[in-house]
Amino acid sequence: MSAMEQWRQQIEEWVRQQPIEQLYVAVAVLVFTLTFFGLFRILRRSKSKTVLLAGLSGSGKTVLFYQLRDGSPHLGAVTSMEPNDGTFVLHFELEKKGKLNPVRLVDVPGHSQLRPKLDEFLLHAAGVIFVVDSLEFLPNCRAAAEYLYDILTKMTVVKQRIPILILCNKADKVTAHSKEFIRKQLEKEIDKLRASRSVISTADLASEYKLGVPGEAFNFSHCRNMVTVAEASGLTGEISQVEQFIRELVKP
Ligand SMILES: Nc1nc2c(ncn2[C@@H]2O[C@H](COP(=O)(O)OP(=O)(O)OP(=O)(O)O)[C@@H](O)[C@H]2O)c(=O)[nH]1
Ligand SMILES: [Mg+2]
Repeated sequence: MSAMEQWRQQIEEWVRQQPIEQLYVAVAVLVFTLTFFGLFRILRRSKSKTVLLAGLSGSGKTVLFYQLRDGSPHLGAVTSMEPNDGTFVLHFELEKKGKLNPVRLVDVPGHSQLRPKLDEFLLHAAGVIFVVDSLEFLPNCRAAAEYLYDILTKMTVVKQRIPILILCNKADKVTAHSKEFIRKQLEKEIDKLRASRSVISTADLASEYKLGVPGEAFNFSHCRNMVTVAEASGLTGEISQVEQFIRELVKP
C-alpha cells in the first residue's frame, strides 16, 4: 500500500469518527467563507468607478475636474476647501454612441489639513491621478515627493495595487518641465525620503509599506502597483492621456 493510500485511509477513518452534524457545519462554513471572499473581491474590483485627483495645492486638480466633467476649465478657481465629488459621464464621451458609463471623480484639495480625506476615498479607489505643476516644479519638488511618498507607502495602495498616474500638468507653457525630468527628480527625492524615513520611529513603519528595492536607487518600476507618467494641460483641455487612464480603469 502506498503512503498516499495509507494517508487517505487515515483521513477517511477520522472523518467517519466525527459526528455527522459537525461535518455538515464545517463544510457549510467553508463554502460560505469562500463564496463571501470570492464575491467580495469580484465586487470590489468591478464596482469601483472612483478615480481620485490628488496633488499639491495649485497643481490644477480643480481645473482638471471641470475640464473632465464639462469640457471647460471654469477659470477663477480658488484654493479648494472641500473635495469636489461627482459621478458623471466624461465630457468627451457624451457624443459617443452606445452605452454611457459614468465615472466617480473626486478632487481632494492639496491643503495639508484636508489631505487626510484622501484615506477614506482611497478605500474605494480604482486609481489615483497625482497632479504635479510642471511650471513651478522645482521649488515644490520636495513637497510633491513627500505627498507622493505618503500615497505610495499606504497599505491600501500597495495591497489593492491601485494604479497611479503622475500627471505633469500645465504643459501648455513652454517653460514647463518635461515628464522625464519630473519623473527623475521625484525618484531622486523619494530615494532620499526612503533613507531618512527608515530611521524614524519603528512604530510608524508597521502601517507603512517599505518602498523600493533595498540597496538600489529608487525607481517607480519597483512599486508593486503600476506607476505611469503623463503630460497634460487642464487649462487648454489637452487631457487625452488622463481620459485614457480613467477609461482603462473604469471600463464601460
Ligand atoms: N498654465 C496653466 N495653468 C493652469 C493649468 N491648470 C491649472 N492652472 C492654474 O493653476 C492654478 C491652480 O489651479 P487649481 O485647479 O485651482 O489647483 P488645485 O490643484 O485645485 O489647488 P487646491 O484646490 O488648492 O488643491 C489656477 O490659477 C489655474 O488657472 C494648466 O494646465 N496650465
Ligand atoms: Mg482645487
